[in-house]
Amino acid sequence: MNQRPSGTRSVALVGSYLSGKTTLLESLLLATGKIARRGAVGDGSAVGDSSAEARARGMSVEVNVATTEFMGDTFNFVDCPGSIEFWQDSSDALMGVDAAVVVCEADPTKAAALAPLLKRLDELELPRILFVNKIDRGTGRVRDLLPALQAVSDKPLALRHVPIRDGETVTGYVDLASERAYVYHDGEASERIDLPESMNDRESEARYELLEKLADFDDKLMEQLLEDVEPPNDEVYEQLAKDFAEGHVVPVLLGAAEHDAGVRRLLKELRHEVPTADATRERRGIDPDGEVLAQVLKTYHTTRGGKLSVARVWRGKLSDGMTLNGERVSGLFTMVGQQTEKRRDAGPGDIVALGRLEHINTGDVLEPGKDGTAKLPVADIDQSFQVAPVVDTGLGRIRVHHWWASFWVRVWQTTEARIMGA
Ligand SMILES: Nc1nc2c(ncn2[C@@H]2O[C@H](COP(=O)(O)OP(=O)(O)OP(=O)(O)O)[C@@H](O)[C@H]2O)c(=O)[nH]1
Ligand SMILES: [Mg+2]
Repeated sequence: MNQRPSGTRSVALVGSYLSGKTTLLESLLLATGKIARRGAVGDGSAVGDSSAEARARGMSVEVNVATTEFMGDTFNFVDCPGSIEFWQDSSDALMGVDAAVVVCEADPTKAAALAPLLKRLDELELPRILFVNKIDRGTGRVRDLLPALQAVSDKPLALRHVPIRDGETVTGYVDLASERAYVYHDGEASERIDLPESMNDRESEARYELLEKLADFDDKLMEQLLEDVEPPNDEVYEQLAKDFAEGHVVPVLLGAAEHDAGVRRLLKELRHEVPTADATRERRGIDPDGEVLAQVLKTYHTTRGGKLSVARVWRGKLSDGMTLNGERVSGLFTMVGQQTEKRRDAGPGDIVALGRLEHINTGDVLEPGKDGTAKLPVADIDQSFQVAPVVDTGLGRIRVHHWWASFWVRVWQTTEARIMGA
């Protein structure tokens, strides 16, 4: 059996507006012991939405990074805002992660809105998991959601869980790889139960569909299916991990971030399946040998700490006090939302904040003895999504943002009103 990937991994939380990404981050930090109590997005006490502007607007307004540990591995979670105005911020940050969790709701009518995001993940060749959140609401059926999501995903979706319902309430799930059933417990780990008899048919049907998807990428599994041989569970796990890491399939998991339901399962999945920092570096075509190399994913201007450049280290050891692109790093930090924890150095795969690099911008590649003009061999930000020059229409001054030519947002300069169209 292949060894599971290990070491520091970075995962973006992306998805539609208000689908629950920041709530999921909070739950991930609670489950990994980084925070002792859960904050709420509603009152601005969540790690991801603690800036004054996010509190005032009741939504995420920029990317936030939080680093935590889970079973010996470090995870950098990058919570991206869902609202279209902040797409550029999210798109910049996606350059520095190893995988993405796409958070959505069990509402087929909202699936189409994910199309541009999935396209961007394809461009960056980022493996992704779909996390169907708010399953506690019981509205919308996963069975109806999947075709709607598949219609906007070029990659096949592989349903990993089926919900267990009591009337309209989802009380737990069956994991189709292990064929184990679990019941959710609010704020705690799910408890394993016997597979309910009423679920037998649904489980067999959904498991077969999952195996069929995986068999498209594995001849041995295909033979087993054709000969009606039940593949051993560890082979199914191994194939799932391989297909995810290579970007062949998109696993679909269920949960309710607000109730910590399905969150530990998601963490385990990430620990076992997110490719290593070395694998991402190779995919980006970056030479593993050479001096330290980092890339700025996000820039903050803080009132207390001054300018902070959040960077992904691609190779080498980055230390506090080092000179990069002709500027001295004054302070090196791990981030937990707006909180910073001082550290001495950082290595490949780490996402850290660098203090007072006054002339460095988001996207810049950092190297010792360089002037900042180096470029990484990575996909460019889609140039069709940009802020166009301000246009005076005679009725007022407008800025036009294009979004893959299918959506636009106009921001009226005088009133800051926003209009969106397709
Ligand atoms: N019922 C239910 N509500 C949830 C769940 N997760 C999040 N919510 C609610 O959904 C709303 C949006 O949650 P956020 O975490 O701010 O969503 P978001 O995706 O970060 O939003 P943006 O970053 O602004 O796009 C809040 O009112 C949450 O309380 C869940 O599992 N169940
Ligand atoms: Mg958010």
